Amino acid sequence: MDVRLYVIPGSHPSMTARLMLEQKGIPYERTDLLPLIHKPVLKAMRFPSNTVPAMKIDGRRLQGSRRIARELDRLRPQPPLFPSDPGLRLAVEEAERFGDEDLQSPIRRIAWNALNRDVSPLRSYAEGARFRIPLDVVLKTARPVVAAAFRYNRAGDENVRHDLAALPGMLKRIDDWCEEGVLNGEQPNAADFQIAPSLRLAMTFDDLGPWIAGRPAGKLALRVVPDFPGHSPPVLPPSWLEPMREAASAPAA
Ligand SMILES: N[C@@H](CCC(=O)N[C@@H](CS)C(=O)NCC(=O)O)C(=O)O
Repeated sequence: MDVRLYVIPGSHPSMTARLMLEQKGIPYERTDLLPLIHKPVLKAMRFPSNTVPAMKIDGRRLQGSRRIARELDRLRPQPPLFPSDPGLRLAVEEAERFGDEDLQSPIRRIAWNALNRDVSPLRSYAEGARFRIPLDVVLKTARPVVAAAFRYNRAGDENVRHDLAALPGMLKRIDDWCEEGVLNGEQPNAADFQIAPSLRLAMTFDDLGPWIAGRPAGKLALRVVPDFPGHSPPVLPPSWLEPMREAASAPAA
């Protein structure tokens, strides 16, 4: 099997695809793309959309972390990414959908909002990446690239405050899935690989890390993604984190 994976370093769904390939033991080549420059590159390679992860498998093009999960299971059934029990499979698919459709974008917006306030942590997110252009040159153009990513991801303050208000509920949902055995079971499944990288990216931000570490969601993240590049010191207005504080001090239901 000839597999090449196109990623943006620090991209959480890109990490999902990397981890699933590793879990399957499928050897692959990786191409690291820069945000913004990824668009013409993917287009030139005739990928139908702009997003990473993007994968070429024996010349076929595939995008979308959930589609990639299913294709990997089809090509290499062991170890499976989905449970064989139909009821549990439905629950895992729902958690995976939530990770892709509900969790991924808020975490992406929070990350770009924070980096737009302070671009200096960007170098840490490129740790281990291999670009065609020297990293120092890349980082010199970081400011306008981050500003553009901030805009096209709609990472403005209003959206991000809304995302932060929704985060405690999402973390509770993930904790519950961990306790029910839908997530963080003996062998990681497609939902674990979908959700854990989003949590792990969030945990690179000191504004968010303390609210996630130590709870079931945080334990899942650290187990499934022991290494995730990047570290950002606190940068968000402290009042924006009030929903996290409130949720932490509320008595358990
Ligand atoms: N939800 C999809 C899309 C992933 C996605 O939006 N990836 C971001 C990087 S984290 C991206 O490619 N952004 C660039 C763009 O939208 O042009 C998936 O899981 O594959």
